[in-house]
Amino acid sequence: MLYPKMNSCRDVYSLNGVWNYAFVEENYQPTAAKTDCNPMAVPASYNEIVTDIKTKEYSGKVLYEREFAIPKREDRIYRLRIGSASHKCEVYLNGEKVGAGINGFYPVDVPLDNLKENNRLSVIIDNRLTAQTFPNGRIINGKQVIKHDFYNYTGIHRDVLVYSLPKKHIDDIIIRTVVDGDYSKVSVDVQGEYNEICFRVLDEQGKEVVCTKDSVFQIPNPVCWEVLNSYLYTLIVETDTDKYEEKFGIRKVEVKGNEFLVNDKPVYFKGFGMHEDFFTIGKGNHPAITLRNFELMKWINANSFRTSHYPYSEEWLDLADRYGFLVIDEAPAVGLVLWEPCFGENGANDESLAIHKELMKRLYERDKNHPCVVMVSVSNEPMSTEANSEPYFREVFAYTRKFWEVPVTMVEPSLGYAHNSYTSQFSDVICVNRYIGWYTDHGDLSVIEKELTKDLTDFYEKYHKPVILSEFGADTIEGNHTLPAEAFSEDFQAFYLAENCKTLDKLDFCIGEHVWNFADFRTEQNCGRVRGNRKGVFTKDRQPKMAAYYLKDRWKNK
Ligand code: BDP
Repeated sequence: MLYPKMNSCRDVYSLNGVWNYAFVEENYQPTAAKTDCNPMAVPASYNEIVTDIKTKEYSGKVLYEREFAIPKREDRIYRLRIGSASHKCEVYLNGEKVGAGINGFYPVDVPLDNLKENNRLSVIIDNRLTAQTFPNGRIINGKQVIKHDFYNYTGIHRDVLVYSLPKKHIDDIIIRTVVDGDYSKVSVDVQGEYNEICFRVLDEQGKEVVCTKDSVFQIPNPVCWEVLNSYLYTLIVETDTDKYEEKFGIRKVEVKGNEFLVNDKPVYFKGFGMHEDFFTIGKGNHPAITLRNFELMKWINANSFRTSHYPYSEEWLDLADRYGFLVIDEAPAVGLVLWEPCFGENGANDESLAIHKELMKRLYERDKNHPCVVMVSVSNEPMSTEANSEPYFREVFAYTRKFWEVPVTMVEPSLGYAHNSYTSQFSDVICVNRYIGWYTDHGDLSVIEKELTKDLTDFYEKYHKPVILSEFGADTIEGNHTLPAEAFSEDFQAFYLAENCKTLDKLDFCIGEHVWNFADFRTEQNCGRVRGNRKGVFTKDRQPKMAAYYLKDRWKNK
């Protein structure tokens, strides 16, 4: 799947802006334009824009609608791409169904065969989460119950683009690189229709280094894409009728013994679990916010992040490619609990498994050409202590490995241990979440070293795989200081992180630390949350808490 890009053979029109929206009944059909609508911004989450609490927390179906007209050419075909609409959606052009989206964190890309001079686009979103959606949820007595700790934002969250293609066009490009010393081989797999094809590669200075008709070629004196020192080539594929440009990096990723190697050099993951979340736009994508996140990660000397707990917009990966950040690309499989047969319709079942597999494939289709993606996570904190999680994840991992060539992991729940996890056996790197001294022994820093050492060592001794502490953190209300350090103060957060990091320094099988979380983020209203999850090292408006200076100093030389 290729991102819509404009060039001499392809047009792209943005449909972002102010749309109409309305809550609609279960069987609503957009046969005519809906008149009793309110305005709504796209991309954005409506929950952050409305002021009535019932409207904000509505669950059910919501219609987004707008009209548009574009200059239409007979020698082109037209498609629509919605970067994401949360969660499921149906798409209609002039009242006729043209496609559907199965998940709120993936693009919906559908044909627009019957474009007229003036058109009406209707997107019906369903934001309800069930045992078979990703993320997982339950509807109990008509009320949405969610199983994960972030807000169930609803809306069209990423760009809406109409794009044109030549009738005979390139459908997909898969770029594979092999690097070994001075030798580098690139193979390009082009899907689509063409009679003639040519591949050109430009280096970062724009100098042409390859021009060939052969889809397998070498790059002379290759410069590798390195951690925090990226180098991106541009591949230009031209056919007799079409053209597409894609950036790529040459890099090799491998787990060997206790090490994670990028271009044969061991790396230590320093960074965060994050969220797409900001004031007013909610989960709506905005390049300025994303860029600010990246500047802060650079400032704090991080080198990596996990797209906890769902795939982020493509702009994140484009920027990570450019900044040289390592990304653990995570599927939206969060809060997976209770496997069939014991839990009936409340459990993950064959339908969940089929969707989960489909989502792993679609993640590959979207993100495969990004050098920053060095590992894929199939799930965050599923109930891996249940026996039925074993056959389920055996299949998810095996299927994922059919596409992805990078290591595959699954993030262990904070109360899952080496002795009772049915699924750690499948991971190439064991990612473990731990909140010792926070959710257990709350406020006690003295227990961290002993317990963390034991938990992580147990995993290592059982599986002999490298370990990443993929979440650890403490809620912190900015401006609060206490002596001695007590929970929720900035002092406590800084000491809490330091105590965990100090422990990791003694464990040579540990290859990384991802603090939870990069910034404060919205959750459902909950008596355990003071206006959201406050474990951010940065506040929601991206200002540093005291712990940020500790991490900046630690990560400078780590
Ligand atoms: C972890 C979850 C994460 C939560 C975090 C927390 O993976 O999504 O936000 O706990 O409670 O277990 O802060």
